[in-house]
Amino acid sequence: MTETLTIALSKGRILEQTLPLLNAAGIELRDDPDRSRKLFLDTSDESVKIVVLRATDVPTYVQYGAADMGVAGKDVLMEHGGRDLYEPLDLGIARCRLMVAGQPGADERPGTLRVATKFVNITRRYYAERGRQVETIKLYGSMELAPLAGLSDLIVDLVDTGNTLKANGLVPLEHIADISSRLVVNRASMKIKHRRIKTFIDLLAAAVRPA
Ligand code: PRT
Ligand code: MG
Repeated sequence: MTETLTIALSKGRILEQTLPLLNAAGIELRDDPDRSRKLFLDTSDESVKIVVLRATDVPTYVQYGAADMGVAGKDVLMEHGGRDLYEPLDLGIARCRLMVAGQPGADERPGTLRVATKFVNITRRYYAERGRQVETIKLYGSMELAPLAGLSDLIVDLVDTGNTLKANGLVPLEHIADISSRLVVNRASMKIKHRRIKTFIDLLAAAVRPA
């Protein structure tokens, strides 16, 4: 009997960009994720199941072994903390940068800076390492609005083309990290299903475009 492998993906650009890599590794979706309301999707390989989650829930499912593997942005992994996760492969997809942004010069204001972000853990760590006093404000979306509305001096957000910042009169000020999506594997699964997972990682690695 073949062991089941469960792979956690998030809807949106990560799912879209992961599917061609899975195809190259011999796994095709049986259900259309855009049309199906199912969150547990069958694949061409009976022993491989896909679960579709909120991006921020992917590391949690893999950490607890509810999924053997997952694909998540490095931003989400850094924010989660990556406990109990192996991160064996950079898939090179959904690339962007994690940046501090604000109105020009906003990071040079004196006193305690207010920083709005959905990445509060990353933000606290970033400023703590620099010995800079900040107050973080947790938001769940539309970070670009915060400085305009006077909620914060700065934001920490993902930037790709920079168009969203520009459209809101903001500029990138500091580069925190280069982001791409990573394959993560549960530690126990890695031991128990080692050969199966190793073969899968090798197939995916061969499909990944060099940076
Ligand atoms: O809504 P939820 O928080 O669940 O996630 P989501 O729907 O935003 O997920 P999705 O499909 O957008 O994927 C999110 C993941 O994709 C992130 O965790 C990153 O790893 C990766 N990624 C890559 C990005 C971007 N590029 C990106 N540009 N995620 C978001 N953006 C957003 C950014 O937040 C900003 O609002 O795009 C805007 C900036 O784009 P530019 O081109 O205007 O700079
Ligand atoms: Mg989005």
